[in-house]
Amino acid sequence: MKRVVTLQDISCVGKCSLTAAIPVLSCLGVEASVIPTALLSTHTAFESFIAYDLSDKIGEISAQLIENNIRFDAIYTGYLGSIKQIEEISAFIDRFRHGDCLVVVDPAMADDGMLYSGLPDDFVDHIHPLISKADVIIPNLTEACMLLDMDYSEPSGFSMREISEMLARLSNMGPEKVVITGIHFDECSMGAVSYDRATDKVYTAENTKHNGRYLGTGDIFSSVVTGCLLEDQTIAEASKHAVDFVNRCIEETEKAQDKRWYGVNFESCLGELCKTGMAFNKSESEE
Ligand code: PXL
Repeated sequence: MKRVVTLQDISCVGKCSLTAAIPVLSCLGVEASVIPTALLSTHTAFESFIAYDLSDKIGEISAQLIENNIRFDAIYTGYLGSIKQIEEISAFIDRFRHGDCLVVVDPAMADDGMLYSGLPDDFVDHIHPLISKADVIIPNLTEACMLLDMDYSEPSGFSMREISEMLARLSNMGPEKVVITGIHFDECSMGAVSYDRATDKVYTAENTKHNGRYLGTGDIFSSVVTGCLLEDQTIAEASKHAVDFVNRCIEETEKAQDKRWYGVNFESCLGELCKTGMAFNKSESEE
């Protein structure tokens, strides 16, 4: 079984980052190890919250992991709450990366054209060195624009040609594979567009368009992509699984009587994800 270490925050209440990544990765048949980068009472979309930055613990924890000869098949980073955290995570990658280790960076810092609350305005400048270390990056459209220093208009404001150019430019920053999420294809369909430098091809993954903003879906998406890549899926296949799973989570959220504004009902869909994970393992054992 492959082992991934994911470096993200944990909220006591709030369905995002680690509380979403762990179940998703487990369902896909991947061992999920964690380095909690911050502890929050709730995620930052709640009216009030407290947050403890754990950046200064990452070095000490790493030393202990090395002492125990622990190796990872992948390092996957999510939402980052401070510039110090980016530096610590970069150092972690330098320490733990080896020939076969996949580095996945979700530069979770912004949405709807705006940086997440509490992040400094120059945050994007500091994230570039982390992007250049990644094999795979998974920005949403807002984050992709920020990384490329482009204006963000609206999700439907970009042609496929422009998106393809953006993917290639992001890949030129280092990552071999890039997925841009939150692309609106037409009135009824949305999803993600991915690029693989190895094939020099662009792939689209579409499903039903939902109106409204669903918190934590980016974290769920990146966790599905990471799990699928570790199960030897291509970036096109991984993105399609992620688009479909997020779509199912939103469908279940919309159906729910006790709809929770702060995250999607991914729990109702984990059974389906486990079936996807089991199918990967079945085809592996048949090989
Ligand atoms: O889903 C991204 C995310 C992760 N972690 C925390 C957040 C957010 C988005 O608001 O606040 C703490």
